[in-house]
Amino acid sequence: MKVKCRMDTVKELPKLKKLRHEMKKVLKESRYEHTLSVAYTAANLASIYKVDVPKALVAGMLHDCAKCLTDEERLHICYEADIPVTPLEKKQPFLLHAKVGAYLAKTKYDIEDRDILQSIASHTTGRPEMSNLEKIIFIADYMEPGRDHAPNLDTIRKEAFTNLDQALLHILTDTLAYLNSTDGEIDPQTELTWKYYDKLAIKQQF
Ligand code: DGI
Ligand code: FE
Ligand code: FE
Repeated sequence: MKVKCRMDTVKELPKLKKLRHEMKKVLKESRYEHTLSVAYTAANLASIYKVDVPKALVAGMLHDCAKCLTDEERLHICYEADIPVTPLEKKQPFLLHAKVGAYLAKTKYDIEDRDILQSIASHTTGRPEMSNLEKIIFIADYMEPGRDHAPNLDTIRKEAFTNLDQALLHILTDTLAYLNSTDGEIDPQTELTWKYYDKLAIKQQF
């Protein structure tokens, strides 16, 4: 029997082991454990939704690659690389670990795939019209087995395996509720993403 092998699969898979070693070097231990869990959770979701599994592994492996930099380092990279910084990102530079992570994935870790880079860039706030890979990374980040603080995790984990958009909306709704309860300032992008998927839910009745 002929083994089906997609070109993009062939290209991304050999990078995975190297990237795992790189992440072990730049992340603190708990963040590295979270990273592995996100990668494997994303791989499971990818196989269900017919998304390229090696791409999901690579995106999961790199999604927090800028998380253990200092705020100064993140802002400096944005300045040097001409990455626009919004007023809220200037105030809360941890939000930049997504954009800066995508930049490092491209320049330092040699990832060219646009969908992987976009998945890293949008993993904290989401964005309207996300690809399935982007949704999977966003959701895997929230529900990986090591996460245990967020409410409704049992329901969200079930939804993730039956309806990606429903899980996505549930996470966004709970994140906004959490930010409101803690006086956390809401990024307009998070709000925009919630509005988009809330409208979609009304249209599609899930
Ligand atoms: O990097 P992780 O901790 O794995 O996960 P993440 O990149 O999704 O970041 C999670 C944090 O981001 C969580 O504490 C909620 C916060 N967050 C998400 N959207 C917003 C936000 N924080 C602020 N201030 N504003 C947002 O819109
Ligand atoms: Fe993150
Ligand atoms: Fe994460």
